[in-house]
Amino acid sequence: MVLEIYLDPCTINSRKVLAGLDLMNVDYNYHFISFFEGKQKDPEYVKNINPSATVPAAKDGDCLITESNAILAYAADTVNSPAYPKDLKQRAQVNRWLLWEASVWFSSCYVYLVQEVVQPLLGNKADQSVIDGESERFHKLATILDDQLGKTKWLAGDEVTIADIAVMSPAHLHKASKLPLEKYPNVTRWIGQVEALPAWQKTQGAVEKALLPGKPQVKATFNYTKDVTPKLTELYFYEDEKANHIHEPGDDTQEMSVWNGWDQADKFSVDKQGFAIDDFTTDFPREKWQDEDLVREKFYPEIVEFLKKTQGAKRVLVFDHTIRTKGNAAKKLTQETNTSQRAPVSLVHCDYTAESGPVRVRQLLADEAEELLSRRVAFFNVWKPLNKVEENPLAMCDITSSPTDDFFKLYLRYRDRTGENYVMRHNPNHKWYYFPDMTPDKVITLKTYESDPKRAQFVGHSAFNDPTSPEGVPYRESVEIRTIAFF
Ligand SMILES: N[C@@H](CCC(=O)N[C@@H](CS)C(=O)NCC(=O)O)C(=O)O
Repeated sequence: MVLEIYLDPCTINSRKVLAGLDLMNVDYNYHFISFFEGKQKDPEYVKNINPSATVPAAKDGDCLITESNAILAYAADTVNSPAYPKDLKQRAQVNRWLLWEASVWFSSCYVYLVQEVVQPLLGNKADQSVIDGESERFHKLATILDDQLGKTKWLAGDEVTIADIAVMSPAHLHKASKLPLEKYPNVTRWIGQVEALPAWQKTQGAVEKALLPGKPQVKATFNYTKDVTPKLTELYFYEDEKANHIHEPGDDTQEMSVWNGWDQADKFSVDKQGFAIDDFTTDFPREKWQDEDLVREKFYPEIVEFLKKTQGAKRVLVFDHTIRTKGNAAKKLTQETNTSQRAPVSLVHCDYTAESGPVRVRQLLADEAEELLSRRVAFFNVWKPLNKVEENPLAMCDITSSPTDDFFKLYLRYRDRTGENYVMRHNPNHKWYYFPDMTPDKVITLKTYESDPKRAQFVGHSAFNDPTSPEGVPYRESVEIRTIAFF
């Protein structure tokens, strides 16, 4: 009979089972139970496989086994593996470590994994007080482990056993989890031994893929702005003598890493990172984007519906759109006329400020404005490629890496009024994302103003020159729709 196993290879206890079965050459049939999708909670799974609603679980005929260490012990006996010795005293040593792992070691290591790996993955910061609270217990346990490994090569003697696999598993991302193991030379040596086992190495990839954010895709230059307070930062959109003495934005060019967002595409949210990427298909004809009236008549309502659905907005007002195409490439940022046709903006900015958001609501909806502003209001830009984006993509600065302090005002001087944007001062902690080769069937939603300070409020963004873009690829063409959502 072949063992049926039910697990997700990225979880500690699942990985333990996979590595252990491989170490012992045990055959199995693998059933993927997606941990991040919560499939371990499916009523069928809970009823028929694991009443604890956890992974892993195993089945051999009518024999159901939960608990990762029990699965390893059972599997070992089915093949008489030396990794679970028959000698009673040796076996007692293995059992001792299996139980130690499940009762205390797992939960201690888990605190570090959650804080240092899982929280950042969710866009949160590690809570140092939680880590500090665990530190004393962790060091007590690491000392016990280190003492043992000072006496024996492997945990239960001279040979590797399932105890080594079990105890190593909670520490499997020890570097990323920042487990404080520097003071434990025997543990460090033993970790190296386990990590050299082919059975261990084969099971590492799935864990890293799911839990460690990818490496940055490219390094590229971004135009930040120097804060020269008390002098203002300004841009003039008309000829004026005053424009000769201003501080213009974009004078601080910095090389930044940009991460490929596709790996985590479904984890981004406008309320956390300040942007999200979604599927979006439209029947709007490709050749009609220059027809502004048609865009307003036919395409705006699609955006209204999309934002009502994705953001739960009660009402959405689309107030303008901008087409960025090859024909507009030569146009200056400060061109006074024709606001719907422009070139991509290579300045790190956010379209609204804490003040200019409400001002815009009052300009557009005079009579209703006060009533609408008494509830939640958010501005969203919906950015849609018109062709595959092979050059000059849009990058977003994850709001969890850009405190509000990093933004300051850029005054936009028009003949009849002054507008406000935010520009950003450089901060090496900024985390930039983009979606290489994005196609027209997707849109990025950017949060450019939010009245609720508990949610992400202003997302810095910029077009950038991707140094990995092949020569001669088509010029990027895109449309962005600017909207206000009322809740
Ligand atoms: N003691 C159990 C623990 C199993 C367990 O807690 N598994 C985690 C993944 S490592 C799980 O499935 N948690 C379910 C959940 O968080 O919903 C074992 O060793 O198998």
